[in-house]
Amino acid sequence: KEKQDMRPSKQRLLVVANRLPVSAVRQGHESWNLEISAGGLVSALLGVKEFDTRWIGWAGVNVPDVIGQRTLTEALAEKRCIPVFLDEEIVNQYYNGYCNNILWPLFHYLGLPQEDRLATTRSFQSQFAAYKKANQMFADVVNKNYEEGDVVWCHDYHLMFLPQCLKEYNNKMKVGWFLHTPFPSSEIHRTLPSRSELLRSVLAADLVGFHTYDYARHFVSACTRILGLEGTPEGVEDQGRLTRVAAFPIGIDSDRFIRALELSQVQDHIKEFKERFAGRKVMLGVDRLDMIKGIPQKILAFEKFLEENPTWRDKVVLLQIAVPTRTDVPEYQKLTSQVHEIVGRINGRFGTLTAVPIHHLDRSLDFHALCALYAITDVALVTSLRDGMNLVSYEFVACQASKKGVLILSEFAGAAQSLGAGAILVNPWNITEVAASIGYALNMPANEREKRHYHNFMHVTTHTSQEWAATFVSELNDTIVEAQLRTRQ
Ligand code: ADQ
Repeated sequence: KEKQDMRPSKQRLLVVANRLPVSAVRQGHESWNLEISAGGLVSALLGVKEFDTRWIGWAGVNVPDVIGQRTLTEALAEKRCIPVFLDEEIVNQYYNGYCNNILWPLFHYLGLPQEDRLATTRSFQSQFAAYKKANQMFADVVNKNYEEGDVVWCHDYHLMFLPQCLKEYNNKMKVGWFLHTPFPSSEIHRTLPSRSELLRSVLAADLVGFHTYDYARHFVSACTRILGLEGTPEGVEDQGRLTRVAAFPIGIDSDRFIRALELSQVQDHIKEFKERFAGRKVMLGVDRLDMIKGIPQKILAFEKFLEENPTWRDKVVLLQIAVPTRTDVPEYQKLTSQVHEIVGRINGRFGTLTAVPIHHLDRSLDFHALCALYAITDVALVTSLRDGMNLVSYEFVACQASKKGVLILSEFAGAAQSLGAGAILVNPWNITEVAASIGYALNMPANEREKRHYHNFMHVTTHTSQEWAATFVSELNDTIVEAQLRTRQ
């Protein structure tokens, strides 16, 4: 018994991400309810039981600091969340500006903004200054809450400057950084005016992780070509200090989806959707309405398929569920109108008085309806032009145990490297190829569908989000032990 009492308590894990995993939902005039929003990162880390996890991030909501009788900070503390408060100007320059207008498109091979080069350069400088300032504000909060022995895990392109700020505070802090987007070819990264500063800061981390081996390789080449450092099989070396760089492909909490299919609410939706689309094969797209998701390309490929296969016109329907994001950005508004225009044209061209070939929804679906849609789908279409991983493809596979539908997957999504043997891989820019793949998928014999599904299902149910998080954190602990051994030698 004595021995048990002396066991060390769980190691603390500080997860730092731009947004906290809770949203404030208004209740009445004065009170707010904080709800955990179940994104990929949240469910990944909820499953990691061996750590005492706390979240640090921007509260992201325009609420007064008082929620009923309590302050927002107190209310968040109950959810193990610690807020970083950013003012409107910083959010505008750091988040809307540098993160979403510069890094996001660049990392997805869409280049830097070019409308007016001089204006871009001027605003670029102020946005980068705000980015550094915001990262420093995150670092201040981490530093204030840090206790010796904690592991600090920084997430995504919003916080590339954070590892350096943290190490400047305390060189002994265990710091990991993980990128959820692709890391582009070094030739693309080279165009970024702040290319070296960002690389150097990320290198201050002890472990740097990416979804795929290719992204890790691109990062190492950027460090060797731009900074002149040495790349090794373990990572990047700078004056005897090694930053470990490796691939940690994310997964989903597959059990959550599999279990959901048994729920009566999901079964009711399944029944309703089956009746609604009886006699037609269902094709499905679920994306945030973002340029990287290749939604216009997907719809144009579907149009080409209908054009070339008149007998399918009243036998197939495409359901495209697109959650609007970044709706105040002009490019995203343009994308929305473009998609609406294409859908309208195709429905006008191939629709009848009683049915249309495309149902396009500009909204998010609740979890139960989403699972039911995944379950009744015959062919899922993921046509991202670039995508770090793409969890929708994993979620679809997890819900297909009985139907064994086909996944058409862009070769430019990280998921192509894990689900490639089971999916039909396509180049989304090649509309003719995608249209042909739609025909192939719709006509695929049952035994081939089963074989392909089995491969993907095994992958999705074994490489889960929990495994991803646990592997990253344990590797981070090991990396530090190895570094200590090296310095002692
Ligand atoms: P995202 O670009 O958001 O994530 P993705 O990985 O597909 O892309 O995750 C989207 C999540 O939102 C999924 O869980 C999905 O169910 C949900 N979702 C999307 N559209 C929805 C809709 N209309 N209704 C309801 N839910 C919807 C970023 C990177 C990805 C990387 C993840 C995780 O861009 O490449 O896979 O982070 O690292």
